[in-house]
Formats: sequence, structure tokens, C-alpha cells
Amino acid sequence: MIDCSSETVVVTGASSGFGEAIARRYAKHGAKLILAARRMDRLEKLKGELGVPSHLVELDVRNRDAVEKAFGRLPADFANVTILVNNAGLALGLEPAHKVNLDDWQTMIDTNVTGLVTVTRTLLPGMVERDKGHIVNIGSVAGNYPYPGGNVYGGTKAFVKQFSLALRSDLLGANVRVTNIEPGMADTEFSLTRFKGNKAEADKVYQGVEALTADDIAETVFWSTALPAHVNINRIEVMPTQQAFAGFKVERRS
Ligand code: NDP
Ligand code: 8X3
Repeated sequence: MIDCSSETVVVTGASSGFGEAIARRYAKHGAKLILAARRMDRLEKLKGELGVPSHLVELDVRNRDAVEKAFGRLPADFANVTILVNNAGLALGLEPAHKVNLDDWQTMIDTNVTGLVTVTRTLLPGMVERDKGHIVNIGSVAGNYPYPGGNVYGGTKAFVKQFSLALRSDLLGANVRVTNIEPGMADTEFSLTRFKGNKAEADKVYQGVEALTADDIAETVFWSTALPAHVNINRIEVMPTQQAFAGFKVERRS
């Protein structure tokens, strides 16, 4: 059994899906946890089930002041963060670019891009100072391959991939690892959020498919951080066996 009792792990978006499963995975190995999300009731319930020291943060990652307050002044027992999992994120809508709600685009950029870089910038100096750390970003296959309606969501995840690689460049010599995990279709609350609470639409996404589970992604995240400190996994793209790529589409007018 890998011992994580010397790790302090921050998980953003720990109130459901990947984040919750990641918290449970590290808890099993004795890590201290800092769990952030907007839905505190979910975090409180999770904390009660984990059995490891857990510090909860009610946080909207889009709010820079709140991020800096929460992570800039952590309780002494939780101050030496060793692993940051930047997981909080969302897709909203699947309409073509000319029909989308501009507010949805803004929310995705504010959360998936601005929120992620703000949390990173707040916690990174401590890792560099202590000469120890690992940032795991949750990207997506949507950042690697376009699909209809993926527009800004895919754009934000392409940013996350490039930002992760750029961090590697900046952090050479700092003993801080950076990994971008790029999942395909996974059965979480992701689609319920994308379709704004329409459960029938969300369920259709996973119908007849053995999608990835949150535990699959938690396992991938955990594996990447459990490798020896001299090993940096840059990127992992992971998809369900029942999901693959479509060919190019051609519009034929005659
Ligand atoms: P869920 O909807 O189950 O979880 C999303 C989490 O993000 C929730 O805990 C939510 O917490 C949190 N979150 C959303 N907005 C904010 C915010 N403004 N501030 C703080 N927390 C926020 O979906 P997943 O677990 O699937 O998604 C997790 C990550 O994985 C996302 O970045 C998503 O883009 C990515 N991903 C998902 C895939 C999938 O198919 N499921 C595939 C590839 C990537 P709360 O609402 O309580 O704040
Ligand atoms: C979520 C996976 O394919 O729905 O990032 O964009 S996908």
C-alpha cells in the first residue's frame, strides 16, 4: 500500500465526479486533503466519510480574491501543499458557435481557464520554495480534437494542455512536476451540467456505452503522482474503449 501520509493534496471541484473520486483515492492512502467547491453540503458529507484530516473550502474558483484568501492563508497543518489537482471545470451547451449563449462561453473561460490559472499561481510559489510539488490539471480530449458544439469548451481545454506544458518549461529546476490528464467521455454530472439539468439529454450521452468512470480518472491521477519523483508524466489521454475519432466531414453542394 502506497503511503501518502506526507502528502497534502488540494482538489478543486471535489463535490462530485472526478474530484470526489480523487479525494477518496488519496484518503485511502492517508493523505491530508484540502477540498474546494461551491456546494459545501456535498463537501461536508464527503469529509465525514473520508477518515483523514480534511480542510474544506467553500470556493468559486472564478473569484480571484476568494482563491487568494483561501489558498494564500491555509491553516498551519495544511499549509505545505504537495499536490494540486486542478479539476474544477465545466462545459455548458453544445450549440454551434453562432447560436450559443455568450454568457456560457464566459462562464467556461472564467472557470476552466481563469480559475485554474488563479489557483495555480496562488499555490505554486510555496511548492517552488519547498522544492517539492505536483500539479495535475484535468484537461480533456476536447482540447485535442474538435467536435461540433465543443467550440469554447475545447478551446479552454486546449489552453489547459498548453499551459501545463508551459509550466514544465518554467519549472525546470524547481522539482515541481506537472501532468495534464485528458479524459474522454466519463459518466459524471458533467453532462447534466452541460445540458443545464436536463437529465434525459444527459443520460442519452452515456446510453449503451461503457463510459469511463470517475474512479478510472482518480486512478490515473493517483498513478501519475505515485511514480518516483524523478518521473514526470507530461500528458495522459484516456478514452473509453467504446469511443474513438470520427472522420472529417465534407459539405457537398452538388
Ligand atoms: P462534475 O460536474 O461531476 O464535477 C465538476 C466539479 O467542478 C464539481 O465539483 C463542481 O463543484 C466544480 N466546479 C464547477 N464550477 C466551479 C467553480 N466555479 N468553482 C469551484 N468549483 C467548480 O464533472 P466532472 O467530474 O466530469 O468534471 C471534472 C473535470 O473534468 C472538469 O474540469 C471537466 O471539464 C473535466 N472533464 C470531464 C469529462 C467527462 O466526460 N466527465 C471528460 C474530460 C474532462 P460545485 O458545483 O460544487 O462548485
Ligand atoms: C469531456 C469529454 O468529449 O464530452 O471533456 O468533450 S467530451
